[in-house]
Amino acid sequence: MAAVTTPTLITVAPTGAETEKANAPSLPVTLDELVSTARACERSGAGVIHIHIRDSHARPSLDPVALRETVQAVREATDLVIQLSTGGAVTDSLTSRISVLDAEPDSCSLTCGTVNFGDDVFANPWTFIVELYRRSQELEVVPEFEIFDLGQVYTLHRLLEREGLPYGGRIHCDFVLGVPGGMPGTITTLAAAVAALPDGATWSATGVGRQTMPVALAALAAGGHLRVGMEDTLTYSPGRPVRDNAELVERAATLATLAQRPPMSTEDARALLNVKDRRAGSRGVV
Ligand code: KMH
Ligand code: ZN
Repeated sequence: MAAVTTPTLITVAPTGAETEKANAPSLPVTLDELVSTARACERSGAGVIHIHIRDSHARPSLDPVALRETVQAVREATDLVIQLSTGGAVTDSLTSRISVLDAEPDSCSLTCGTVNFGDDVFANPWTFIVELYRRSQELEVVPEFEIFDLGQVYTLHRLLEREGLPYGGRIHCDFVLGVPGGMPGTITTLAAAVAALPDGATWSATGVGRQTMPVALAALAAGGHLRVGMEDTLTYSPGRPVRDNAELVERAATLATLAQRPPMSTEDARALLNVKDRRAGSRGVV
């Protein structure tokens, strides 16, 4: 377990694939909205941005050209670690989800198993996990292992045993708790998942909806990092919609500071995850 004095990595997941713009007007769905969100969240203490993009009708998209433009625009505007979602929407094909890596992000999400997702199924068969992982190694993209259920931690062990370490050599996981069909946002569940991690792994956690606060507080107490954002949370407090993503990052930064684990800088986030430096003028080495 990380020392409880470790600075906190804050990841913002600003958009997701599930919420409709009509139901959350501050959801960033255009490139301009995403870039200004990224800037505001960086100022508020975020170190990583987990990106899903939308098309011109605000529908979830994995369009390769738009993904590349998005990565370039956020990279020019901020120093955030750019993580593209390979989870996409439940309707996306496995092939299009692997092609996301061609947009040259710093990092990508990599979900370690299939999970019921509300009324849908979020499909992540073993052969897909392996193919995506090998492609991330080949393209020098650092995966963040998304864990929606306890068994997925054991799939991660199996993956590492068979395929070796990820690009960059660090094992970083994100626990997503509270998805209907996945593990619940309770302290006992989080503790069991953390206890099952591979040695030396770092982790963040996010609780969906009403599980946001208990999971954030538990993660800080246990030495974990935080993921926040409108992908996971649309209500700041009961009955009060979130103003925007920066408000959730500000709250996370406040909690982390109160816990005497203030937000990590973007440079420290880059070092923690050991991402390849793809910014203009960099030497491009890890
Ligand atoms: N939209 C969910 C089906 C990820 O980004 O990797 C999957 C998801 C996970 O959001
Ligand atoms: Zn996502």
